[in-house]
Amino acid sequence: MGLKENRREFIKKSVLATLSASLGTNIVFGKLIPDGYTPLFFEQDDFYKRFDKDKSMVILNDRPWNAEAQAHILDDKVTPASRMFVRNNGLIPQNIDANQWALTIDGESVVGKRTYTLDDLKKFPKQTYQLTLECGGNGRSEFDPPAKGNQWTIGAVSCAEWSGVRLKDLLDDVGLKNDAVYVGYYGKDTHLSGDPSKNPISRGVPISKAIMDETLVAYEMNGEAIPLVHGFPLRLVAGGWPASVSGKWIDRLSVRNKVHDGAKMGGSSYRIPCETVEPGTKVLDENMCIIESMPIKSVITYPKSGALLNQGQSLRLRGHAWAGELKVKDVEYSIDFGATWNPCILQNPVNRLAWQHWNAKINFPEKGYYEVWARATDENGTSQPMILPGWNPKGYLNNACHRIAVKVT
Ligand SMILES: Nc1nc2c(c(=O)[nH]1)N[C@H]1C(S)=C(S)[C@@H](COP(=O)(O)O)O[C@H]1N2
Ligand SMILES: [Mo]
Repeated sequence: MGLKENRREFIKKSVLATLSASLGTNIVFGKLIPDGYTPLFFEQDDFYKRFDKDKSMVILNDRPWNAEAQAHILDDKVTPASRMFVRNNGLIPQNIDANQWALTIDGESVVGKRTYTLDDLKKFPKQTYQLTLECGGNGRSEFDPPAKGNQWTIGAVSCAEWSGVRLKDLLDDVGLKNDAVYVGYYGKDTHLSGDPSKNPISRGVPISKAIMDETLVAYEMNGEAIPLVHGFPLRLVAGGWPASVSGKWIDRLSVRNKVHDGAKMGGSSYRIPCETVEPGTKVLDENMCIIESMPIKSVITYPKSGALLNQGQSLRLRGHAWAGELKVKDVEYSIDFGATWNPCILQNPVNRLAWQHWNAKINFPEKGYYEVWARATDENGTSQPMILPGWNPKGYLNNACHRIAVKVT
């Protein structure tokens, strides 16, 4: 055996030992596992067990972890952690000690920088809001020509209940100069390259959004400490905007005297052409604009697509609708591919920036295959497009009508 083979054997043995240790048992025939093959146990169970996720979550990427919900598992009014999509740009921070965690607020536009421990933050009034977080790239998979990036379908959206301190209260405590324009976040996740001087992502919001009542520096989600994968122990939460502005694992907020220039603020990241373009167009950076409030959208969460009904049986359709900073005014459904629309019953949001629940009772005229489409309209009268909205290079903001298949027999 040559030196190279020897070394490979050695590596394989130590990998096997590690695998067996985390399995808690010996891998019989482990020596025979082909090079580069991952035993099923690790492939299937790692994500779900490690992050306590529902088995119906769909993994899009494992380095970094990215996974989305399916429409029918978003049926809860408040999204449980197990059904919340995961969007990571880098690697999750390891060995977090919440007792040692500190948040520093600095930047050109603070009167003086200050650092807060979690206990310090918990002394400020505690606020709780349900906040809709949708990835800017949700729905990307439908664009043509296709856009690079995670091929999200409809499940990169959540509405959990977040608690923490108002960012505004912290900014008041720190004291801002008159030239403050933007608040940028820095998180403790690491860049995929491993380079500690690089941030995987460092975005933020303009001051006007930062000082809204609902913009939180959150330490709880659904009444518990924030799950690791969603930003433990501290997260910026700015509902209604692309979720990329809601920084996870934050240890620093920088109050800037210009638009924040952190990672993924420039180029085509979370930006769309300022004017609509033909599909496939190359757009210059200077003609790209930062995405702010997310567009009107809805999802059908019951029934699951493919539902079977008996003739004469009515269907109680339901779901959620949201419109970024705006309120949803109407939701309608169609069973004839959008030729005619009927109203749904729509509830008011629990608070601003929370998604709204809707339902409708549907009767089908005869046996056969149907599609049920839902379409929401915001308070300004803008409705979801039936098929696809305007193309953009990175495939953001697909707010097309969601639809499900129903068969009546
Ligand atoms: N530190 C940090 N914050 C982050 C990200 C990240 O990779 N690192 N991803 C952003 C993006 S693009 C989205 S869509 C949301 C996803 O939040 P979730 O994983 O809790 O659903 O977190 C945002 N905040
Ligand atoms: Mo995102």
